Amino acid sequence: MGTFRAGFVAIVGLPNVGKSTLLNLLLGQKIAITSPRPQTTRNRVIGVKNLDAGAGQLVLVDTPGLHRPGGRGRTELNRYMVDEALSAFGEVDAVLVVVEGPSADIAKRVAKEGYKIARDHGTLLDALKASKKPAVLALNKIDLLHSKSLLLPVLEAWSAAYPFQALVPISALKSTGVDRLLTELSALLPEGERLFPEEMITDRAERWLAGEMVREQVFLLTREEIPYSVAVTIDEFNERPKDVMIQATIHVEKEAQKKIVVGEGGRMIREIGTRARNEIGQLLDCEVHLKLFVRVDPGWSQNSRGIREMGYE
Ligand SMILES: Nc1nc2c(ncn2[C@@H]2O[C@H](COP(=O)(O)OP(=O)(O)OP(=O)(O)O)[C@@H](O)[C@H]2O)c(=O)[nH]1
Ligand SMILES: [Mg+2]
Repeated sequence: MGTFRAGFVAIVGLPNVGKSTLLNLLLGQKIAITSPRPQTTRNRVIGVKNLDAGAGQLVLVDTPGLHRPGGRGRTELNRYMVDEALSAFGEVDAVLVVVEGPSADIAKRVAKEGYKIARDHGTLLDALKASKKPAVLALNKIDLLHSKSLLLPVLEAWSAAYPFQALVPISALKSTGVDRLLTELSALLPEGERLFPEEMITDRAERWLAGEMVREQVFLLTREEIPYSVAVTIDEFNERPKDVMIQATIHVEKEAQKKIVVGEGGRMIREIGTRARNEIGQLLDCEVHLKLFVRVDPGWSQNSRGIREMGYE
């Protein structure tokens, strides 16, 4: 038998780079919600990955995307999210930094002038350097990369920025590069026993995951500021022998937002409910009854009492 390694790995990066998509892919099960909008993830979420052939256990910690919490229009919720991500650095054995390649519109310029790491990464790099943790870089979304010749300048820039143990091009969407990523990450973990039971997949209760599935549909189906003004609380989660009965409240900040979330003749809220019910059904593998309410809680995201009431503490 080889060495058994086990430890915590924080998945960090800017918003929308694909951290939660990658977590779900590595686990082979969806526990973290994802969307094309930045700032989808708000809390840390643990996913337990048991390696094949009993080689080890990776406890992956998904985190909110690192953004400047002090920017225009930023709220107490933004501060909470960034704190949640930054505090993960201190609590793990290794860090997985997820970044994206240059977008198509600047690819030509990069090919000519070389690649510079965007300034938005300042907070991330500062936290990483301060942590001194062993780290692996995943260059995600290579399926979108304009040209293979861009890989080298991007990887070179990142290896100059931090002594990464490995830099791995991946696609979390197309499932490329992930085996190597797991090998590189597990090499950074200490020898030791399993940290969580083998059958455990996440630290989050089904009740919480159900609320996230509702929030995900709001992120996917509504626009502009609405996703950022929404929180979901679970009022009732009743597991019965053959099904589960869930009652949830979607909190918004303004009357006008409530109108949109409910939709004409209740069309939007029904759509959110149908889709979320399917997702929760897959997760719990049973029949789900889901009842949704929409409530206005003016400015809940702006103050610490408001966010605490929505479960962000
Ligand atoms: N083309 C492509 N899209 C991807 C890939 N990985 C993730 N995405 C998409 O990128 C978007 C953001 O993905 P998320 O997993 O929610 O990103 P995140 O880093 O968790 O975002 P935050 O939680 O907001 O910090 C979604 O639309 C994903 O489908 C990839 O490898 N290729
Ligand atoms: Mg996420």
